[in-house]
Amino acid sequence: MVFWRKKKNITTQERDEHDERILHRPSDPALEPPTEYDSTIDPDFAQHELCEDEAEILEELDETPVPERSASDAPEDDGEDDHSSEGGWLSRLSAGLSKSTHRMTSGLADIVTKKKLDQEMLDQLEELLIEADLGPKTAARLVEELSKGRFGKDISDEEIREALAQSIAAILAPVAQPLVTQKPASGAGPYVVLVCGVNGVGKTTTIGKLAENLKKMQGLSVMMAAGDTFRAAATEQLQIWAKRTGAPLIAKETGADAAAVAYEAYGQAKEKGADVLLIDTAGRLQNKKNLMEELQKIVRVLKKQDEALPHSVILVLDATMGQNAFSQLETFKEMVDVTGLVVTKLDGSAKGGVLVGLADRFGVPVHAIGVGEGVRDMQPFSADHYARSLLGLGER
Ligand SMILES: Nc1nc2c(ncn2[C@@H]2O[C@H](COP(=O)(O)OP(=O)(O)O)[C@@H](O)[C@H]2O)c(=O)[nH]1
Ligand SMILES: [Mg+2]
Repeated sequence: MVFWRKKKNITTQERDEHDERILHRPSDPALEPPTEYDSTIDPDFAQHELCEDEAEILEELDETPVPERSASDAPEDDGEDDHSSEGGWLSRLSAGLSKSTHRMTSGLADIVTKKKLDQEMLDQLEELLIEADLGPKTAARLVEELSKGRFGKDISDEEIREALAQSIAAILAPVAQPLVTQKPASGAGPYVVLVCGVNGVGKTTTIGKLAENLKKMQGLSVMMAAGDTFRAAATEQLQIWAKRTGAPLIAKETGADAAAVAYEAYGQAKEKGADVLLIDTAGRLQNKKNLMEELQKIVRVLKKQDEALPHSVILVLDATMGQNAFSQLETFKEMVDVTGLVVTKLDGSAKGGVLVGLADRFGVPVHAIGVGEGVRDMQPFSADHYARSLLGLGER
């Protein structure tokens, strides 16, 4: 087994390079030259005390307001990627997790070739759990729990799966917390959710799915803010989701100040009495510093209107990234106060175990999981269902 030791005396340059690796995936195309977009904060803005008056904030943002785009401007939705009507809730979870489940159950079947639970079997089991992306600490903990009272005794593949599912469900239970968008007192403005994460993890898609869920399932009125002003395509993509879900979108031109978009969107959502405002953000800026400044500026400008804003900061993590999700959570926690996670792409991934490791190590609430690209391919995160699906077990 390999143990990773944290390197001491790491230089600033090494640290920056490490951060860049986390934030920019190798598959990302090279960054477009930042010709029209300067995301660095105006030094005057950063140093000054924020002013009291709302009009002054707008002035400081130095933005020329442009007309909001509405959902009706969005291009036609071909609905190509909507698998939402296929199967029920649980079968979609099991189908989504099938790659992870297969990895786990076939690995287990190979290990449990004899009857007795001995040290060799425990070691192999620990390795299997590490390979399934649960992380070394969590793997060791699960194996230790399994061996308790069972070591040296006869055990079957089925019993191991049941025991592991139970231990895993116990790790997941405290973090399985749905997003509760409690609208503040009447007239106080919408519940604000800031959605952040690395480029391509599924932020925009998650906003679309969340809007659908909040509107259709909970009957709430939802508005969206196109805070990823880095690329024109980002706003266009959100427009498609706005049209699909019927949630009005507040957007500005490419290169606009994301904090100004958030500010204006909040004002409009408040004026229109919306229940929830979902704010999209850019995941790829020139470097970590720019990304941090942009996110922090959005938060600062929102707080200026109400100290409680944003009510939720959701970090979207892509399950296919495996262990890199751990580093992304650590990095984003340094930038903003992450209040919850949505883990996406569990359908395309054999790395469903990463959620168990994340829960065990960070204890950050997991609001929902993404199991496809369709509007209804997001599910509340249920500890027991997830644990049992992962181990290929049916409902109890
Ligand atoms: N298979 C699958 N694909 C997803 C899921 N969530 C998002 N995607 C896809 O991942 C890609 C990037 O998503 P996007 O929302 O644009 O990511 P963003 O850059 O973080 O906003 C798109 O092609 C999405 O359709 C999911 O849960 N499962
Ligand atoms: Mg996006």
